[in-house]
Amino acid sequence: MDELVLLEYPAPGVARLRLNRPQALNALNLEMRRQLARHFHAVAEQRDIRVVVLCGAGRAFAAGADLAELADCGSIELMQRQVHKLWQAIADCPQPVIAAVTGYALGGGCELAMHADIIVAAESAQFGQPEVKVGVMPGAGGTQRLLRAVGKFRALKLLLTGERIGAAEALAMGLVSEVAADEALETRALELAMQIAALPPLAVAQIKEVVLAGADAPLATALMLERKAYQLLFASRDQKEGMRAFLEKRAAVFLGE
Ligand code: CO8
Repeated sequence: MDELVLLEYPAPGVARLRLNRPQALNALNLEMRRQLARHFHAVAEQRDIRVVVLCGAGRAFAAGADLAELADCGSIELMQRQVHKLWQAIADCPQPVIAAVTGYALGGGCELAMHADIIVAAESAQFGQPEVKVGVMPGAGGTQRLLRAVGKFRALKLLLTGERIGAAEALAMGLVSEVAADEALETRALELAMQIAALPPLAVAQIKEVVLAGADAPLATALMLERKAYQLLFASRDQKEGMRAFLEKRAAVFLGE
């Protein structure tokens, strides 16, 4: 079977998952999503992996769901595929996920990028939710994650027109974290990954979990989640090491314990 998702280890503590169907602009077919989910499940179990970078190959991050596979699909078949479980594997990844987006991130491709925690876009990247143009709507979180990222009026403009936007506009509206020159994209994403991979992983994981869970909870509940996680981290060796190293004016050595 073709490897539609390649697993690479570009630096200590960093796993890179590369969508590998460039001839179809990395259109996400079912097998590709199964492979993605398998990789994310595996990575979640690996304590030595601290950060995941998700990137494309060729001239796209991903141009959406595979339309050839969907064109004749019926509702019941779609329901029985339970594809949401495959996406959930990505959403549940405890380690930070950095999407490095080059070229097209459209439809399911944009939704995939929005599963990440940080999005670095190449100057040439283009984002959009063009599902409406083919008679459907986003089905992998596009209506909800986009709304939460950029607000109602910008989300609905993108969703209702299906129009594409460039990296600068995506940055201005808060859909991406930063923009890098095309040729520097992967290096920059890796730099960020290495920076985070060197930090205490328990603190990193708690920050991710609390931000994501808290974003959809009432403020008082979210603040309580934050307080509990903050207090919990004082049980870690890395907290003792981090604070002592600061006071002793030396570099901390974090063990993830
Ligand atoms: N599905 C299948 N094949 C695709 C897709 C796609 N989404 N996008 C591109 N391809 C294929 C083309 O068919 C073509 O194949 P071939 O060479 O065999 O003809 C090859 O990739 C190159 O594409 P183009 O020749 O079209 O390249 P262009 O540079 O002319 O155009 C575009 C690039 C603008 C990206 C154009 O390909 C395009 O508009 N693609 C479709 C974009 C789209 O509508 N995406 C949304 C799909 S719907 C969706 O994502 C629903 C999500 C719901 C849940 C999520 C599930 C994953």
